[in-house]
Amino acid sequence: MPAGPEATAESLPLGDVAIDDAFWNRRLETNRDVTIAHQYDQLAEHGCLENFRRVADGEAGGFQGPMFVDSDAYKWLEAASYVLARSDDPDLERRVEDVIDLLAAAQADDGYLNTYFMLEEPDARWENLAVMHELYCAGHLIEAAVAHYRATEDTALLDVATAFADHVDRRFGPEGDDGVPGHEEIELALVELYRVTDEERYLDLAQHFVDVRGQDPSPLADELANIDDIAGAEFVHHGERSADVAREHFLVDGEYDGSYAQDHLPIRDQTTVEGHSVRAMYYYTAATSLLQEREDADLFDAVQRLWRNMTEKRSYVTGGIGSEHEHEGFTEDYDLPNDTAYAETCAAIGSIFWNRRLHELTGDSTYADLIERTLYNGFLSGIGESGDRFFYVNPLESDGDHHRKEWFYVACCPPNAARLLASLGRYLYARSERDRAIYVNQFVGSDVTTTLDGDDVSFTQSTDYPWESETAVEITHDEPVEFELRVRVPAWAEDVEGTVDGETVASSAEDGYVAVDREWAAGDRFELSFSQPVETLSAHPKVRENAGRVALRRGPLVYCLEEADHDVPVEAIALPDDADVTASFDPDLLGGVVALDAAGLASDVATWDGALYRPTDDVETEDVPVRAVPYYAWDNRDPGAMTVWIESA
Ligand code: FUB
Ligand code: ZN
Repeated sequence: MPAGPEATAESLPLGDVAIDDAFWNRRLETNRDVTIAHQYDQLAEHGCLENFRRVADGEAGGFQGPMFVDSDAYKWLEAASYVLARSDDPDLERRVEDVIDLLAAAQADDGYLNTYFMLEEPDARWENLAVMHELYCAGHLIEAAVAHYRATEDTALLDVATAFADHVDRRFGPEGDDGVPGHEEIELALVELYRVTDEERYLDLAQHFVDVRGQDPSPLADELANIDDIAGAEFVHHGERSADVAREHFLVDGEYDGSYAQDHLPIRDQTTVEGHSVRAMYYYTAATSLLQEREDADLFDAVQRLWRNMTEKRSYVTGGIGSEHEHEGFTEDYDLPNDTAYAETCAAIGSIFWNRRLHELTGDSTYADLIERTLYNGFLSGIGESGDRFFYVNPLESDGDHHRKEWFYVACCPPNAARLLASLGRYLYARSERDRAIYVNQFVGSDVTTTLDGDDVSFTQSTDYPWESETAVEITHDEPVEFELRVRVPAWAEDVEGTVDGETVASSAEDGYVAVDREWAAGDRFELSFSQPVETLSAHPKVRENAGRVALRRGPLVYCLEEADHDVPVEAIALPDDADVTASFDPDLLGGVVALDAAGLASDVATWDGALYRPTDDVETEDVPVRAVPYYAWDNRDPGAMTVWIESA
């Protein structure tokens, strides 16, 4: 079993990877120049920063936003820190430092920091872990601090975070109170904190929080039993008493049901992904991070079992997860409605977090495949082309009413998207000192300067992915170094060929990689090519909504039909089985995309003439041109209907 530190590959640090890529440059620049500035303005406008200022100035009351709004500032700090890790930006640096100073000034002497409680209920800390998100916010503070420390080596934010982590440890650690975070997040953050501080007790605390969930009786059940009388009960969240919101989420037929927060069973006994999907992803990310540090066969089996359930039965073709609005989460196997899909942007991000750890743990390309699918589809759809509009919910079908917004009352998704984009470099490569191997997991143009077991390794990856399906890795380090270069071949790729300096070295992938073990010297060039034909995909027959429908995919991209490209309603369009679908790059469309074109059929709506039902033989169709565009790019033109799954004729 590949668990434990010995077997772990590690993603290359952000500082080792300089992205320079035709597809991603514009997005990363927009994230840096527009999104991060826009989000700061939103934090200021919606009172998030004002909450910290009021606490720092010793004021009381006046808290603004949802109970976990502190986490928006922390995620923003994390995103900004990743930007600073890769570029000099004195203005951003100053702004980051000002926010850090504000947090430090707001922090209580005992390390506690949460603006809701400090302003509104100072004597009721830690009473309501189910709903009030104190540990969740602490986790985001810790993640931000780790990112800032790694980027700058400055300890100002890390000092705030460790003081809070120590406080949490005193309260909930081995000698402390029972307590289960209602929303996972602190677990994965504590593992990262352990990694930068080497303090084993942070890892122990992460382990504790992972293990304590799902016990019977659950401390969360106790809180729910007293939910009207404990902290936060009267707090109005989304226009409702938070105690009532809690009951809706955690109770089924009036009884506590832990599945909303993955508290229904100990993780090692869980077999299906349940409940709120962001919570689930952060939890499984933490469990997998723990496995990278400590061997645990039962936990390893559990995360693999849960991953299979998610990917084989509970995921959208876009990589999106969570099909239901009320609990923002998973429902049942094959329940994947398109128009009412939730597929929260944060859940896609959480899945990417989890899959990165799974890849690091196992070296298995399958996880990098899923990162790719989610990144280019269910995640990227969450951010508009302009960089200041965001989807929270990512449906696969819309009647034209679903649009990105500049901010949300619950604004978890925008800064989450910003931190993932700003740290994209972490998702491209990994190294395994045990195997003396470098993994190229994603095809993104970049200059890499790293080390492998003390040897300097550097190379440049060049590619026009996702539009073209070739990539080249050219070695640039001075001294020759022996290692195995493992370049991922996506599961859908055909006609694979790997060459070194023009000589074929592989014509298929083994275990998802073309691997070349040799001494690599400056100027050596590895090239990978494969074909990425347009494919029509069908869904499992149990996905009722997709019966008789197909989705179009080319390479990593899932496509959709948008009203903007059609004179007939997109839901009336059918694609013949033998349709000849052509792919061509259009530089003027949606910032430059490969569009798919085909001859299709459409039910002639005008001929229905007031009828609701008709004999099928009487239904008249017309020939129509069909154009599909990448799903990630939808809703960037005139508002209109959209569908991923197309009627098959
Ligand atoms: O509860 C904190 C965040 O708000 C969750 O992760 C999102 O799903 C949203 O509910
Ligand atoms: Zn979100």
